[in-house]
Amino acid sequence: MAEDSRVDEIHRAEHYGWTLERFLLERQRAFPGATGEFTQLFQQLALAGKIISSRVSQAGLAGLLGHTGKTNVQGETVQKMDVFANNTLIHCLESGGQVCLMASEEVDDPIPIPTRYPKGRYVIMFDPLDGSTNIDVNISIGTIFSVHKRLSAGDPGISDCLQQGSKQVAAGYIIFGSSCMFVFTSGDGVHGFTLDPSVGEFFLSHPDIRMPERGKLYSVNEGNQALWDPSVREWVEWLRTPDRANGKPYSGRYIGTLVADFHRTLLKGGVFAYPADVKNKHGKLRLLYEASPMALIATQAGGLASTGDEPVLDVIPTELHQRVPLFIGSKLDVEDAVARVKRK
Ligand code: AFP
Repeated sequence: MAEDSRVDEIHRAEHYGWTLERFLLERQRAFPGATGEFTQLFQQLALAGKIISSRVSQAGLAGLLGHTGKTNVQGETVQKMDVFANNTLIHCLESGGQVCLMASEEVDDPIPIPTRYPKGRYVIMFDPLDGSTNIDVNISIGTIFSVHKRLSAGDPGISDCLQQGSKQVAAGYIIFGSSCMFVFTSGDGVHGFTLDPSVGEFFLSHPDIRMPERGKLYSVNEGNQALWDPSVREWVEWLRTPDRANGKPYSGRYIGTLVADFHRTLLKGGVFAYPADVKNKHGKLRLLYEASPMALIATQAGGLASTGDEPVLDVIPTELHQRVPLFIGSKLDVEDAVARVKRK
């Protein structure tokens, strides 16, 4: 047996039957002072993920395809599934007592915890259903979340949300793809759990994910080419130009759901980019609940995430729904991008 597959097998056997809950409880035991609040928060997130997954898989039958006729704070069309996912997350998280404030892509202002529930020490921000435009065509979509510790001693407010990505205590996503996976980091590596729908549990399937140092894939919306800075065009052209020494040309892959494009990049390596352009002067992706959580996951897996000017995790947020340009993926591929794309 090849050494690699033997190691894989040992890994699998060692973690056989590890549910997300067991994994979190084992970690909790390693911190004698832990209150269990963090574990409970994740249990609520996992519950929301299972509910959304079940609805996503039946969306066409449950009358949940299509849009609501409304637009959100970003000026984007709100799909029925966006609303369902947003409400599910809010209902699962608001009553648990672990969270003091929430923020969502779908809601203009921070979402307070109703006074009838206790407030906890965490702030959570999420994109309830990333990739809305792919919902109706049965392409992978996902939920992204970012967790910070509460800063304020009194009533929590916007300043609790506007924290640098490097201060996140956890980040993750739930991808609703050919299988449903819960992928997260709490600062100790990146771990992936696959939902077994017949049991209703997430089982550890991808312990300690490492991103290849260099990949062979690039992922960018080339429809925006005419709007890019010439340095971005030249970088993409460079990726496409054959050069054996650099493993080029790279192959193109673009789904249009950040969760799905990032998940592939995490497992296979390469680079995903949503650069700034003439139309989207600050990029398109949202810092607090898209770029930052993915940046924490990427760096924990050995990759990198940059705005082109600075590490995403260093950006000091000024607005809840702030956008940033994003170059994320394998370390060497992101370094190439940053070296080639013109700084502001
Ligand atoms: P929605 O969640 O509003 O569909 O946005 C998806 C997204 O923010 C992100 O998931 C994609 O990477 C990106 O937009 C795709 O944008 P383009 O359609 O402009 O390529």
